[in-house]
Amino acid sequence: MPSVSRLCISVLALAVLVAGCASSEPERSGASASWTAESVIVPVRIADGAVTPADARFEARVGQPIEIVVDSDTDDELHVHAEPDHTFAVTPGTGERFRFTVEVPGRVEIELHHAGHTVATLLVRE
Ligand SMILES: [Cu+2]
Repeated sequence: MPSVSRLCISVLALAVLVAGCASSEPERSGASASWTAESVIVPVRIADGAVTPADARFEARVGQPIEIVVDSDTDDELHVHAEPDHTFAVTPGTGERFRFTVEVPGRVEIELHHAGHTVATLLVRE
């Protein structure tokens, strides 16, 4: 009698283990596919010496593409304070796109160095 009940418990434990593995795997891959597909868009406008936005907040995930889209009437330099950092040369024009990813979680400031202006801060999560 004791041997039968021990067998029951081990079969039950095995069933739970198998069920746990099967249910957790498709969930994990589905979640990662949904957020890596889309990029975070940061629109920036420089016109007549005025810059918008002013320190706007954006949320992103590590490895998620981030695109800065710039409309500008002047030259400037975008500086992304990530680790490693990124520098992009802004030239007059509309719809200039600068794409990058952030690999270290934390706060990442995006500055325009000539205007001396922080346009956005990215909150990057793991
Ligand atoms: Cu800077």
